[in-house]
Amino acid sequence: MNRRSDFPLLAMNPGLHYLDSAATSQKPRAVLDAIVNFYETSNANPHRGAYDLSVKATDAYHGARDRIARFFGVSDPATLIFTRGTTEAINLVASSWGGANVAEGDEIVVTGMEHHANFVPWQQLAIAKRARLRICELEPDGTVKVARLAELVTKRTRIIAFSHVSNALGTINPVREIAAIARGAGAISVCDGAQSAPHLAVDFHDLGVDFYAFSGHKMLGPMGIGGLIGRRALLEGMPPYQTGGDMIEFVKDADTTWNVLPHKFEAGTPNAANAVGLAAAVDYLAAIGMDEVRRHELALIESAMTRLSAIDDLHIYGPGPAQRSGVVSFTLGDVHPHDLATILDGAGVCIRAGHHCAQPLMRRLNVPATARASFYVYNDESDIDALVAGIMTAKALFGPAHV
Ligand code: C6P
Repeated sequence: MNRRSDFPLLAMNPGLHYLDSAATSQKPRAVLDAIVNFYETSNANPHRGAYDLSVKATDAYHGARDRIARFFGVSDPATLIFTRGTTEAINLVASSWGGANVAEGDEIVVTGMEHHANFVPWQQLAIAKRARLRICELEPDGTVKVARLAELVTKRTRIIAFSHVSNALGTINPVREIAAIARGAGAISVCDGAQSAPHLAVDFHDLGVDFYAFSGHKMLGPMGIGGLIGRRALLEGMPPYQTGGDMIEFVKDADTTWNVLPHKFEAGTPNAANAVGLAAAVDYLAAIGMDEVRRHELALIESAMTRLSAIDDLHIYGPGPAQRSGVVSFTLGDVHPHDLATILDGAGVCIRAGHHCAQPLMRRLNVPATARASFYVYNDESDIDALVAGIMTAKALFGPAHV
């Protein structure tokens, strides 16, 4: 089914082949309308006013939380904390839980495929606490072998942090098995869901992780809103991440007590309009059905991988389609991915080139950068046609010395 017409930017640019949804997705009309409608009908500062309009804004904000919680199978919406996105959600856990619970000599386990947002906060926590960061090396096909990860876990392990889906390889990780290893070791599991929330059916409780972080802008929602879902007992035991308005109970001259969840972790005026926009995005995805989203992307990824691997000197990184979400990372001979992306841009094809905020992974792949095409609900075979045609143009331009 062609959904392009639901997306104003794509509908207005018929020659545009947007293959960079892993960076940020396009937004359907329903999301844009929901944001405008909030500002036109309900705009006031939530939680602050006794007047009707503020109550309306408060209801819109919490109604959005309820809908997004339902999308992730979360039965207790107060355990979904709104953040600016995945980066802030992971920093919240590293700073709050990590600050209170990680001590000298403790260990934190991550994998070699992590985005900087799920690597640097743990690395810095380890440095600050004189703890040890242990990195699970990847298999040659860009997957995590659970047994190899388990070997890194000791009685000093406090945290296992890992992505559900790699942004640079597309690899889908065995979340439940990794969460079980963490549980068995008495460690917490932190799952970076930035690239799974948009593409796979996610049920927080079924995954079995302690924390799950996601970004709204990658799942058809607006920029600047995302969330952290956590287990209530853990969230209640954690100190606040930021302090200020709304997150307090009583402020005395000498000390302060904290508000209940989710407010304890939502200091300041909330991003209500974008929460409403994100709720419209999850409604849009739920109407398609996440199984259908996955089926659609799997068909595209199978086709893209078949067609790209038929091109001489083109090397694809990562596993086969069954273990991969809608991302294909590749290099073409010794053509720099930035040059390739520039040539593709000339043909209206948007891909990302670079280290994809995953420098530890690039070192492991032994490349400075890759080209990355990523797919979503509005893409179809014509986008792959344009990608392949653009790569053939680049091949002709750079000539046999390079490809
Ligand atoms: N990846 C990409 O092009 P924020 O910026 O907070 O919304 O998301 C950070 C983030 C965390 N984890 C993973 C796996 C991600 O893919 C991202 C964002 C984009 O791959 C921008 S670098």
